Amino acid sequence: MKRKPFVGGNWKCNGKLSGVKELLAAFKGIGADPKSVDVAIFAPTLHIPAAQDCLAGDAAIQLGVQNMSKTGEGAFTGEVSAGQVADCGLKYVLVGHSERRSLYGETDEDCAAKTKADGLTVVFCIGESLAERQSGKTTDVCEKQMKAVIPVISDWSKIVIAYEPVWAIGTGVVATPLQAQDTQYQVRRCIRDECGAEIADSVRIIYGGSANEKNCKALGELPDVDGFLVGGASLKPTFTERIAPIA
Ligand code: G2H
Repeated sequence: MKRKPFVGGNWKCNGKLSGVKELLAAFKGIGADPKSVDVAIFAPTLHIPAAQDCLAGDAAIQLGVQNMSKTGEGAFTGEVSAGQVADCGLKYVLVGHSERRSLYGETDEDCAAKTKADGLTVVFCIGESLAERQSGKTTDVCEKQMKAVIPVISDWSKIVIAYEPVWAIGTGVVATPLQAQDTQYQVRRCIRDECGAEIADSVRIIYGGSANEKNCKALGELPDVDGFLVGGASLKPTFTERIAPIA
């Protein structure tokens, strides 16, 4: 089944304001048709207003945040709620990225609370560590992470799953097409078992972890790879020149 591709650029905590403007000036006008591909940039939160200015009038690239609060509004110093993100005109949020899980202690329960995000599309990240892959636990780990959020998802059209093997993140070691396809097939099978064929066949499952302009073609052709979540390689003009058009 043909699903509309999704390509996200996760800028993480990189860059200064001047760099954001330069890069988005290069990205603007890529001419991607939002009817045939969704392209989103997850900029540092402080840079979002500048990014919105740069992209004004260009519907081809949407913006999202890399994290948000698991609570609503209130006395939560330093947090930003889903409602506030949506109110500022943003469409997307990343939830469950392995850097949030490993560096900031986010649990499956935290991820489930954030996945309830009203008014936003959640790009929900899962993936196994190297030790887990080497001991044959990849499918179990991904299933556990999926089953933690499945019960809170009420609108699957607002969910994108990003399979990001931890050992591939920022390492330059990309999953082989066989590893990506096998794992993403299993993730879709898990969704089919839990939620039925209609949801499983329509939800987008994208790949992340050292994806770049050189390896995205082979990965993008796989039946269960519906696009990419790109880190380092989204900080270069080749992101929109050679990665987004492939998906
Ligand atoms: C994985 C990915 C983007 P990179 O974190 O989410 O980063 O492409 O640099 O491995």
